[in-house]
Amino acid sequence: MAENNYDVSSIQALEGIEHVRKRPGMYVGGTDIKALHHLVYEVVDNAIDEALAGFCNRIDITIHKDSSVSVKDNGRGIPVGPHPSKKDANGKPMETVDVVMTVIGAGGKFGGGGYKVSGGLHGVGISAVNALSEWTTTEIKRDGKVWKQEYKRGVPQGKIKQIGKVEKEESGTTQTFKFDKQIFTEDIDYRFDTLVQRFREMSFVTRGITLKFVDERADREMTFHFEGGITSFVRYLNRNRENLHSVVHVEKEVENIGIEAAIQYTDAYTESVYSFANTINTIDGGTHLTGLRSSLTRVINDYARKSGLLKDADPNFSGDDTREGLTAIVSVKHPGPQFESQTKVKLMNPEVQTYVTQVVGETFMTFLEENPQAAKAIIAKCLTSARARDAARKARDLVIRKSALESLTLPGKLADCSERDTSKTELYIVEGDSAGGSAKQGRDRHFQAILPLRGKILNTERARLDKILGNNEVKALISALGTGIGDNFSLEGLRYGRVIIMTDADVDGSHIRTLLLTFFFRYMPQLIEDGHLYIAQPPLYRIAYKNNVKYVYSDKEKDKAIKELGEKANLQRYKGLGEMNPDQLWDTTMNPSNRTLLLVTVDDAAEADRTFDMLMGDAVDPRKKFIQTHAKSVRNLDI
Ligand code: 0RA
Repeated sequence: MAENNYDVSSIQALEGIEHVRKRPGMYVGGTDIKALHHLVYEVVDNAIDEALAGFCNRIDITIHKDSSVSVKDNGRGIPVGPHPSKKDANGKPMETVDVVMTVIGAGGKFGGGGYKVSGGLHGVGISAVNALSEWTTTEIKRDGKVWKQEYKRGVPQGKIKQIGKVEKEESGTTQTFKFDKQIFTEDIDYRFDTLVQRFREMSFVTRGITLKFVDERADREMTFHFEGGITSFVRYLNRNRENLHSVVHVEKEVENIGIEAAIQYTDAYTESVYSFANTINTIDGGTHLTGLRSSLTRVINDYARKSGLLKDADPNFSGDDTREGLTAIVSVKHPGPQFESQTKVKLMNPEVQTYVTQVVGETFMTFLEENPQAAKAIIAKCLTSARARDAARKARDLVIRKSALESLTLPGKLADCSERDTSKTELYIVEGDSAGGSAKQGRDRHFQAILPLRGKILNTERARLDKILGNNEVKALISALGTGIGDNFSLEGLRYGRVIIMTDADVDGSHIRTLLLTFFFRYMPQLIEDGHLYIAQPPLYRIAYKNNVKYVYSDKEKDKAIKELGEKANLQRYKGLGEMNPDQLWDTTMNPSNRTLLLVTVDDAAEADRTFDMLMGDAVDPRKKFIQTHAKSVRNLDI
């Protein structure tokens, strides 16, 4: 039978749509807020593809009042007319727009050409978004005509129609979709800040693009356009730092892979390096990042030797030495990117490392040779870092030896408990004297000890960990624990079975928590491995109505509790631990029968360690981002 020879794409499309709706997790990672944002990224990625191919320089993204989203681009417009290969149930060619919008995996373009933001994390195609939307409309301007097609839950509503005319030169595509509440059943909606962050990054790494984002729900809008691309990105990151030279920029295509990097050294102690693959921020780095870092270290060493700035007797600079004060972006555009996994955003293509090393190495060597003043400044900076690292190592060893001795006496500010059996004892490390006071009064002194730490250790902006080690507060902590540190560490001396970090739920609290986690990770990793380290979770709100009092730990819980207790309920927001009286602190955060403690894993601590330098630096954005991301990764553990 003749029909059997046809590629009956429209039937496949229907089956595909059904599959997406049955298993959204396979296409957009679930049905939570992250998946919801994924829908927007997917549609914007299609427009970015047009920009990367050189046909589009403007994208307008609008969240409407009903939470439908429009993404308008001035690209070529999806072609109108019969598709060259896909056929419908009667063997007639399918309409191209219907192929793009309904055939799962059909993607935007036929044939190669341009970069696709596909593979790994994204690239499930706009058809998946269409399938997960209550309705979608696609409007196309092309060849002087305006066309419109509509879909309901992924299914085309009739045939594409011409609805008007435009100037011949004007072209583009506007996608509008409303996410389907039958699929996204949780009470969720788009978050402006999350989307803004993503759009800002996309505009930095897509040079020439103007990206306007309007949120009609709240009457907010932002427009991004960075003439200098990632060079602007580097300038933006270094806006409050003293730079040692102008931004070094390179852009090159090798074997169909676009490679772009921007590099600038400053007088800072921290490193701010970000990597992107097909405009996606690869927060876990990967081969592009490794390539960038290793080539800089190699080139700096080579140049320093050649120019005699590094003498024969001097050792090579280490990677750490060449990273201090480095701000850089590496962005690759790859036709077939491989990511480590769906969630871990790390680029794995091995060839990328080779190409990035080559391209960056060449450019940076030329820059050093042509700018001896800049080269001198960079190498002087590396020398300082190397010397500081060496001195710090010696100082640290000394502190470690000294604190082993000092740990024989308990610190004065420790309010110890009476119990000696470590399977029962707990040490609360509390931020600030006033919270420490409440904790001391509220605790069960039989098994709970309190050590208040003054927030001051934080204020040493850009403090190095070795300095922190010499700090009196930290010395008190080491003594109280009784384990010694570094090579002298022994769990046998541990005086408390549970060590609990209790900090405010604000930026400073998060800061001090990271600092403590980093400290434990580097100097007492066994304490974490053996499961002794915890984070306390104070409530965010107290909600009271008549005799009924509730403490809640998130905004969502708060809304629920208000519904239960009635709108007249009295709402108190706790900005810090100090606002709670001793009884409240005991009830909500310290009483083992009510409280929630989070067990710290080595992964958490390693993450904090990586974040440490960033938090101690002065770039506000990554810091903010850290706080948001970290808050999500917290797992609950009831004790
Ligand atoms: C198929 C083919 C071509 C462009 C597109 C699709 C296209 C898709 C989307 C989705 C959002 N915006 C878009 N812009 C274009 C190539 C058309 C040609 O060769 O003229």
